[in-house]
Amino acid sequence: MVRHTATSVVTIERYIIEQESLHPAATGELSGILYDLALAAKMIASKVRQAGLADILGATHSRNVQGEEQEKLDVLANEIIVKAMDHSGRLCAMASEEETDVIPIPDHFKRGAYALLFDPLDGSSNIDVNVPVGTIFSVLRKVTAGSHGSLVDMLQPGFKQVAAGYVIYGSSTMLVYSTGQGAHGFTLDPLLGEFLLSHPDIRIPEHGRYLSVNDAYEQHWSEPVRALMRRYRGLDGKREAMNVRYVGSMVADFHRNLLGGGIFAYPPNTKRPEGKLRLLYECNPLAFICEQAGGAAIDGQQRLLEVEPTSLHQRTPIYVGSKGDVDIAREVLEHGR
Ligand code: AFP
Repeated sequence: MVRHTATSVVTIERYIIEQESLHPAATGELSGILYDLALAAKMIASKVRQAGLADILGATHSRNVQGEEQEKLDVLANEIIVKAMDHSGRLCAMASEEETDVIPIPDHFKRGAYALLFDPLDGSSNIDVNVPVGTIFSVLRKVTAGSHGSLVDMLQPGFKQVAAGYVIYGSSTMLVYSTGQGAHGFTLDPLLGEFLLSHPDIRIPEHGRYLSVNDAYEQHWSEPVRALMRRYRGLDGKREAMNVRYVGSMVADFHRNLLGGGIFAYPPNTKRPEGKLRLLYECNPLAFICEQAGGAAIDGQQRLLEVEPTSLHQRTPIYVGSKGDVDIAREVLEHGR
């Protein structure tokens, strides 16, 4: 925890500048992307906070009192991010959970050296019941020639991410990001309207207390996955039982485990052989943050950040969290015990 005094605080802007100054060759472009994302996060946070008040819930095609079409919050969050990022001259293209294809940067804006992938509002089915939701993002360096980005720029393995992060809209709004030098957390001060450094250099405990998995799928899991979950629950007598916590918002489950230790798992099941969660803009960013905090992430067979992506909205199984607990997953899934 960082203690701020009444006259001295560390804003996210100051922190990003300080981190950038550690790299003499840095152009400031990546820092600019992170500021713009922090602004988009504040705009989304304000909409999420009003969700119970404003009439913006429900179907995408519902109408407000002026008879104008209203948007669902995840569609709105998508638009907020696109519009906060498209004109900055720092991106070559974007991709979003909400959009089928790569989102080009309009011709009348300058283009830059990075590609941005994001899930604007993960866990959005939880909004109606006031459960935390999140935004997840991943930044990659452009690898193709020419100024316009393409699918090829998006289809890079997770270890190539130059920055990744998430925002959790919970009891407070927090932004956690990494540029490859540790994972750092900032809490939004609603009075100042600024993200303040609250969790520098987050370290996830080696073994955790919490198991986050939807065990309603147990009947559809393979035998090794069932054996793994029995291990985590202490049912095979080989370890102490973990506590189960499953919110159904990946960011919220991940965030709790990052701070308190534990593992989030979305294994494959017979109904979803590839799992449910998306590799490029959900799993890779969280895996990157987790590794930066001393944790680990696998897809069941290999390090998640080394999976070679083949399509934009590809799904993957995931086991992410405390290193010791992910090691158990690796072992039990490989040997079935
Ligand atoms: P929604 O965005 O449809 O609410 O899905 C949330 C999510 O992508 C992720 O945040 C959860 O961890 C996971 O799906 C929950 O899925 P199950 O309901 O299948 O457990």
